[in-house]
Amino acid sequence: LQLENMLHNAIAGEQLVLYYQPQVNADTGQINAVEALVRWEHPEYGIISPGDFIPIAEESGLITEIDEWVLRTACWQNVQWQRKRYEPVKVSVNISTQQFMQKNLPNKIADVLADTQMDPTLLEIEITETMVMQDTDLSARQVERIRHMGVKVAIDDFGTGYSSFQYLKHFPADTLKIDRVFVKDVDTNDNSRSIMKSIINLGHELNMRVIAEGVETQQQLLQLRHRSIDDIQGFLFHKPMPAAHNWEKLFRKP
Ligand code: G
Ligand code: G
Ligand code: MN
Ligand code: NA
Repeated sequence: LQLENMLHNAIAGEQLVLYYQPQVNADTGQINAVEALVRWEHPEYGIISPGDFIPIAEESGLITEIDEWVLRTACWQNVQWQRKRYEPVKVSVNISTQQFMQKNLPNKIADVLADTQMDPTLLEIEITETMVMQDTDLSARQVERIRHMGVKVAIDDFGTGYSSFQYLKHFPADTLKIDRVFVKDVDTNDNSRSIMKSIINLGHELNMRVIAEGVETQQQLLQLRHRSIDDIQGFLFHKPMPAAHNWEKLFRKP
């Protein structure tokens, strides 16, 4: 409960910040997108990771406020970057189960897009297959409504939930993000390599962009490239960085 109060103050007191981690083209290293990752900069305790406070926020219902703030801030930042005439990159935003299941989510997204004057095609919403499996019909309708606005949808942490290929039939998602458990030993484990190859092919057959998460070594990169991965997100290229970072050096000018 004390944490809950602290978190409430964090939202009100502007202690939440967004970091951005680039997703780069696996062949050229060029930035295609950034994933927005929230951090809590506590005045006494320092930086608190979302893994530690998102579960509390979900229990208390504060997650709705946080997710909305994240969405709005990420869109606002993207528009600022566009105004500096950087090469357009997508911004990818994580969404909690609670938020995803709310019927008015598409309306909320539409409001934020209108308020910030964000280009819908530069926004991507990340959902997990665990979320989808809770209610596949509602999920499919939500995804359809979100994509109808031009907003992209990514399936995050792919391969770690109770995966079912069944739902993919109804899910015209744009992006498949392969979880880092498969990336971790892709250079040393034959099974991981086979699974990786199958997931990449599956994504491509379903016309999705396929990203590997958590790429840390050159060997992993080579294996992924060899299997025609599209994009890479991981410490090998870039760590998550605050908006105050010198992005000008990273983004190309058209
Ligand atoms: O950045 P880090 O590895 O600490 O993130 C840990 C987890 O928190 C990840 O699973 C990530 O998806 C989640 N997360 C990060 N930012 C957000 C956010 O803005 N909203 C939600 N709902 N989850 C987030
Ligand atoms: O669950 P989700 O994919 O949203 O989580 C993204 C998290 O993964 C971020 O918090 C980010 O810090 C973390 N991450 C990104 N790249 C790497 C990496 O190369 N190695 C590890 N261990 N974690 C990473
Ligand atoms: Mn994510
Ligand atoms: Na993930």
